[in-house]
Amino acid sequence: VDVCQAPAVRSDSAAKSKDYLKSAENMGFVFEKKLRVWCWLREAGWQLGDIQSLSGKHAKILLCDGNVLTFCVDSLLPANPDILDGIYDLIQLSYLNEPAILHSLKCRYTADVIYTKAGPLLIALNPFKKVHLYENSHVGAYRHKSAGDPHVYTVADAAFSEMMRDAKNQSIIISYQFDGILTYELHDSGESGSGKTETAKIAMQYLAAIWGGKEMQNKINQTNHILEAFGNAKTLRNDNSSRFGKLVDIQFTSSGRICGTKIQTFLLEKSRVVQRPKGERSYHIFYQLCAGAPPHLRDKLNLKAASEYEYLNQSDCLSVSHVDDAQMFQILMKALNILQIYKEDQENAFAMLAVVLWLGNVKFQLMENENHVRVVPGEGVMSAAKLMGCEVHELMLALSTRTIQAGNENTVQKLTLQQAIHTRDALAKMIYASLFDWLIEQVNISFEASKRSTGRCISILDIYGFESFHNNCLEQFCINYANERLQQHFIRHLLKLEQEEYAQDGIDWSNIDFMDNTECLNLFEKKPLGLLSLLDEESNFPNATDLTFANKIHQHLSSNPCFKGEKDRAFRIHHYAGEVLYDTCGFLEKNRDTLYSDAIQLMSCSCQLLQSFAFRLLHHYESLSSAQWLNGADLRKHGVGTKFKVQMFRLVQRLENTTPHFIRCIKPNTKKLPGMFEDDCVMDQLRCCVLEVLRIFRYGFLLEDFYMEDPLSASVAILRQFNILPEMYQIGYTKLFFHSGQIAALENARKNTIESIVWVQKHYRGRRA
Ligand code: AOV
Ligand code: MG
Repeated sequence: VDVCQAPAVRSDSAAKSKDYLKSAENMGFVFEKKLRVWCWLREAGWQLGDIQSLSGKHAKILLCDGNVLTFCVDSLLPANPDILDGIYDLIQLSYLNEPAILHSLKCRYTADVIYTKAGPLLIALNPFKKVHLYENSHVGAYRHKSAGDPHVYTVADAAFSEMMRDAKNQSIIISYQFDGILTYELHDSGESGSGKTETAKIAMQYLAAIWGGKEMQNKINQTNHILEAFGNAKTLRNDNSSRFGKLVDIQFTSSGRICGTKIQTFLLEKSRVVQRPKGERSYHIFYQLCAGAPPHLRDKLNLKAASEYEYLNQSDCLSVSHVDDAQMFQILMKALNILQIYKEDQENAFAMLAVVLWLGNVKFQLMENENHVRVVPGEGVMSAAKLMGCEVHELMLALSTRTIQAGNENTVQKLTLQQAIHTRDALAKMIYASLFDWLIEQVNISFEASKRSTGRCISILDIYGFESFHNNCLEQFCINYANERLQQHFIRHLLKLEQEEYAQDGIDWSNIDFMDNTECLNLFEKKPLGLLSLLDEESNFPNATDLTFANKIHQHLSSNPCFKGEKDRAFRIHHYAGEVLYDTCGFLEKNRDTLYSDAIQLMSCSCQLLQSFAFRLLHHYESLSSAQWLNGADLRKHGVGTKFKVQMFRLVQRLENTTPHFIRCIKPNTKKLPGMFEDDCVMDQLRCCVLEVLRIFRYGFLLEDFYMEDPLSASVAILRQFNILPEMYQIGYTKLFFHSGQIAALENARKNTIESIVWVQKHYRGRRA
């Protein structure tokens, strides 16, 4: 016989997960004639078929395409009854094997149904096209609970109801499972455009539409235009990639009306302002301003086309297909007006953007026979100084020299070309990052919660996803650390606590293993021998270099299983989603985030907005360091990494005080195309937790719809009626727990019953007529 082979193994973790699912699913399963099964064909992947005949270990299968092939029964997986095709909650599947899960999601996706539940989790597949799921009629239907299919709206609605019912804050945590780089082809991929930001917007829009009132709704919807203009950029993977994390609190009154919102942001990628990979853009706002500023503003800022600015033209990418930057600028202006940001403030903010752009055009010239530079007097430095409100020579000085304090003496050191470029770029980044923070503050002021606020809120978290590029720097290091932290929160709530609940309910339950990432978090957070502590320590050594840092971590951390030292400056971290190779090049400098005293001094003698930025920066630094300000370049002990860790701790602490609702965004293909569902791509994203969540939650079958005296006894009576054997379920103190396959049996019974009822009704009506 020509027996078809079992699936080819793609990699360790894929195989592990497959085996795990398979053995669990096939355990005790008896293949019989006529059964629907999944068979693996090398060229076509998993195919549905019916068993025609069985002989020993072999089965003849009639495939959907009419072919009949022979398979070894060990390579077959049971398929679910067709009534479960495209079921809205994956835990209702009788068989939770990979092809079954993919089949269900695919059935839905091809019908433009992008949301599916996986127990307590909402899975959102990116449609990469406009889907008609967000019309007013949908909002109304979900509000009145007449629409039953899973949706972001259901999650938002549940969050609202639980907030009101339990008087407890809620959170909607939107995350993305990185395409497991261990198991999937290594492409320069990562955060990727899985749909987190869109999903966050949809949740906000729903809450605003129902509990916001016209004006509030309008304001909330407009904030996204502002956040995206200043915080998003075109990357190779997403034309509208968020380069910051955000937590948006929607605040409510006691009667459940929205009375304010508050936005908190995390770690803006400011290096993008001065540098980025080819084919990517800086922040949208720069291109929007260049394309859309009205004539009087162009004159005032001496604005040129984007192609004239070094900071913009360096990456060979000035436009985004299907996006009209000039039009986006009009949309942004409208948003700023609706949020009542003063015209004067708006123009000052635009001036700061022009300062950044003109700084990029500042040129340096090496002095003859010296290795230091002077600033070339030209349009760049003149325009920047004018817009900053300082003297040209002051700016030239600040960019080409550095004041060093030794004892009571100040000495002036002239800068080398590299130092000068570095200083210029640092100033540009500092101005942009300050502008971003200032803007968020203005938005928050415009929303300040009214006195009627109860302090109750729904927080929506949209944070950058995992990143792994060819070259991974401190930015990826921090972003991936943030994802580890949030993954721990996810694991705790969906895997650890639930299993504890089973134990409490007296269920005889053998724990399902899941990938715990505590070890990886320790690698980052442990004191004094963790990555972040060691990074700070090394950043504070005057003679340390990226190489000495790499040596130090190799020396101290090699015993952690999640860490692997590599050649020279490199090291590898085994993240929950896969391995990432980091290059420590630039780690120390970026971590120090040096605040050059000359630049701060200059800002504090410039225009009002820059003065306020300087004040804020100093205030912030002083609170971190008791050192005198203007005392040399580096003022603090804690670097960017540690500050980010503190932010993450606070974030998780806040989330811990809320009831969480999780949404997992999934990219159905890596090509950003509509209608394309790539099995491997999706499966890789379902690994690491979604599968474990399914396995843990499918057992818990909550009978909360029974409002009667003794719902458990009543339910057990129903099960007896339908001949469900006692060994196929367990009775907990408060819930019934089913073995796999039983829910499908009940589902079938229900279908048959309903069909009989429909038949009887039809028949009866016909007779009456
Ligand atoms: P992300 O937030 O997860 O990426 P986005 O929310 O920016 O991903 O989504 C990327 C793109 O996918 C969007 O610009 C849309 O074109 C499309 N998209 C996503 N969700 C939907 C939807 N529900 N309906 C229609 N189109 C959608 V990053 O910020 O780069 O990780 O960190
Ligand atoms: Mg995003």
